[in-house]
Amino acid sequence: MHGIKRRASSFNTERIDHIYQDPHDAKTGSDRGARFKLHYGDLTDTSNLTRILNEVQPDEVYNLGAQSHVAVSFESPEYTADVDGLGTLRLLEAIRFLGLEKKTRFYQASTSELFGLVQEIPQRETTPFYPRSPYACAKLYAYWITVNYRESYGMYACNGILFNHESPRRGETFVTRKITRGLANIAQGLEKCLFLGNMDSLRDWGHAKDYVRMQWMMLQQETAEDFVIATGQQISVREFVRMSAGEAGLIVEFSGKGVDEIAKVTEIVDAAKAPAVAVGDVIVRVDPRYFRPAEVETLLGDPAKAKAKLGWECEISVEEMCAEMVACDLENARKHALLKRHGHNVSVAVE
Ligand code: GDR
Repeated sequence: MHGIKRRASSFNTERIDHIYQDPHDAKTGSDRGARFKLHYGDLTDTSNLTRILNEVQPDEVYNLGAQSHVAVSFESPEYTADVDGLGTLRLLEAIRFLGLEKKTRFYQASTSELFGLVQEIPQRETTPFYPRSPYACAKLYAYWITVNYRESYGMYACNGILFNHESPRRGETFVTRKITRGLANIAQGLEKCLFLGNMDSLRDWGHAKDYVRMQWMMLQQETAEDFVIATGQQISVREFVRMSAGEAGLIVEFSGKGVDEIAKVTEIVDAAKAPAVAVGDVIVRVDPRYFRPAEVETLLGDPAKAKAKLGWECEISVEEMCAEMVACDLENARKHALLKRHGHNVSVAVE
């Protein structure tokens, strides 16, 4: 297995370190056939991608690389278009240029953000797209160029139109992780209040484990096709806050509207999980700086095609996923709180 990582002056492989094998390690290292290799690369660098693909001659390519934060895409639209849109073209073109189009199967990480201002509920493979951000516009190009290379050159290239998928490894600035981490930090006394944007937003949240299995399944078929991957259930950001607070031992009540909305603690169910919180504490507030210039208010996927054609079933519920995320973040918060109690300087990054 080969991966591509961007050069940064700090380590940036934390989320894959558990599968990385140190080539110096006598048991798993290169002499004993380490099976995972990382190459420096970048989706903006054509010659680099072409060289790596030529060296590796892959059977399968999963293009999961992107500037993937929707709100950030409004700040860096051109970079997002370059990486997410043209980056996909660069990979497809490198495969074709190297004459690998009959060997290398290509998976494109397409997204429910393509549906944007939804034209149909629930959204399926045939639902018209209506992107609502520079991110979604870039992904729209990537979707169609993948279809185009399939139709033009007979490549096995397909789009997984994935709805939001989460896990304890989710980046800290996406809303689910921001909530589970923020509430865990509050429970352990590392933060006082969590600031969020649009609490009414509805999403169809699934577990990344289920969705990654499906990505692999999509590349094992006779013919390449595009699939929607979703749970078929949606909840609001507010509901996810309530669920996460429950997992952190707290019952909260919401009041106020829009920018004045707050979540206040009305009961402590498990004081061991949340020793730093008192009844009456306001632990969530709205900060309009997290509102987006154009919002995707509601997303709900229909995974019927994936179920019928591939036998794919979503095995992990949003409740189970939330419980797992809060448990992990509580453990992290406990470690940080312990260090703090022993006089160490613990700073908790928030954005
Ligand atoms: P999304 O995920 O934009 O759906 O894209 P995100 O978690 O960022 O937002 C989900 C919804 O929550 C609302 N929201 C907030 N979002 C963030 N990030 N921070 C906040 O404080 C906040 N408050 C409310 C948002 O407005 C939005 O409606 C994710 C990304 O992983 C994409 O790359 C991927 O393509 C899609 O999921 C499927």
